[in-house]
Amino acid sequence: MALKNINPTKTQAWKQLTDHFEDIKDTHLKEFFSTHPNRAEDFTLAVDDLTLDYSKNRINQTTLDLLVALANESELTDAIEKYFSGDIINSTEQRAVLHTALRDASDREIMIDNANIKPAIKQTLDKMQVFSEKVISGQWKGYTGKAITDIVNIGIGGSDLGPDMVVTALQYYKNHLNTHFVSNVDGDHVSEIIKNLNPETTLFVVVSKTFTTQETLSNATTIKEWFLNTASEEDIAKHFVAVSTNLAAISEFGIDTDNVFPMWNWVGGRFSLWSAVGLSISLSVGFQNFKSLLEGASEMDTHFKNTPFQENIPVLLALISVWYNNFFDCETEAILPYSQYLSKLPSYLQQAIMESNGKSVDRDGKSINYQTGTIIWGSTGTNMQHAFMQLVHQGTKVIPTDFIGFETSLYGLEDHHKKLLANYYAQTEALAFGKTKEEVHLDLKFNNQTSQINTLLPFKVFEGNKPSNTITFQKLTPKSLGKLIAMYEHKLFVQGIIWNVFSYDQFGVELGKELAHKYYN
Ligand code: G6Q
Repeated sequence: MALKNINPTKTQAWKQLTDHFEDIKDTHLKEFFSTHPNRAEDFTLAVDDLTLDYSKNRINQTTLDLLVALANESELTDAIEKYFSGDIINSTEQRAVLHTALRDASDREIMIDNANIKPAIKQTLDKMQVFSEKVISGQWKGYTGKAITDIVNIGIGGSDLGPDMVVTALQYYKNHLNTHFVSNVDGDHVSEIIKNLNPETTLFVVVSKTFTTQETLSNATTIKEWFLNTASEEDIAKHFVAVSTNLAAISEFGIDTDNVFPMWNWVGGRFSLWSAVGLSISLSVGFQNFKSLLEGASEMDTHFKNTPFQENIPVLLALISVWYNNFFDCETEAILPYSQYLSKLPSYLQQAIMESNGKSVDRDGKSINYQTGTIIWGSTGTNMQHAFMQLVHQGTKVIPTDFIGFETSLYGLEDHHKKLLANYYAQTEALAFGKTKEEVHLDLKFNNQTSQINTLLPFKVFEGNKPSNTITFQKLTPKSLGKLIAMYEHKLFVQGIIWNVFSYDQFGVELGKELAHKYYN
């Protein structure tokens, strides 16, 4: 069954939120805290190794109640049910959206076209395991009998960003294989990658759901030609594998059909890292770590499916984001991980969120007259504190932020980690509470700058009242990473439901492609 068509602005809750916004739009976070003594505790959720502190948001209990009412009027429960059970919720492409099935290790059957899809998922995972273990152990040999040393993932968009982000994030868990990613049709990208590679010891993973993508096919063809400078056609089977739904095109390209890992139409590209698209992850960190990644995501799925909205982490994050987007008119959100390992998370989430909810037509095909998808950007702390955070602290815009951190470091450099976390918490406090004129005055006086008080004071004041979520995991592991990614997948799902858009198509990327073909020919 398709998703319902409910205009959020016509709901009772939306009208109440509009009135409520007028009541609290100028309330400072300081006041929210002073009038609600247990606020930090009341507005913190802990689920296993994950804690979400959402107390530094410009909301009170009434806001939350009304936002939950909005979710109810948008029939979110019904939508979640349809999402997990394989209903055709990607209506414009007539597809189910079942990336959650890829990490569901239970015996629950999930039916597509009257067939249970779980056995095919299991079979593919088994194939990934066997293959990864052969390559990692050196049992899989290249055409001159040498073990593989380098993996090159050739793909773009959803067939690149997820694996690249995860391999970077899990670098600590990485084995001896060097992993590279080629995506851009810019020939300098592929040239830079191949210049240091040895064809005898390199394995190429061509990832393309459709196997028609210009960038991927161009890069794969260039690489194949480079490979054939030293090797012969029959050696391709030892060095090229593919992840795709398009068997015919793979054969035509010359890849052995035994070397094909299947994908399915019910997995969207930007949600596909859990499928065989994650093969480079499994090769880089081993299949057991890949499995832990899936387990983490599955735990988040269970939490999301079964938890009342008031205590449901992805639901709360989505609702708070709707509050800023549609009532405060905030246009952007910053993702700020305090872990260098997560340096690629902001660009990964840019695709997931902006490609999904950057829509201006509702589920009835009508133009929308309210704001939808948020603009996502960000970078890692503490680096960004020395860069763009000036604007977030003292600029004219309100930019909701997600701070993501880990209680423990991986290598155990205690002092570094203490400093990292000190900065992590300090930023959220500075954003929320700022620094008053009186405080600046005192500061300048203590620092013997009394003569400069009049000239410097206004520039040193921080108004505060800048919202943030603090999302803290115990440790960066494959499992916690899986949870984190799934948390954002569900957040964007909830937002799509509320905004009444179809989150799982991406027609907006087509026109540019068509015109590029015209220019190329
Ligand atoms: C993601 C998009 C898009 C897609 C790429 C690559 O949701 O659909 O980013 O992943 O265009 O497509 P192929 O995997 O088909 O090459």
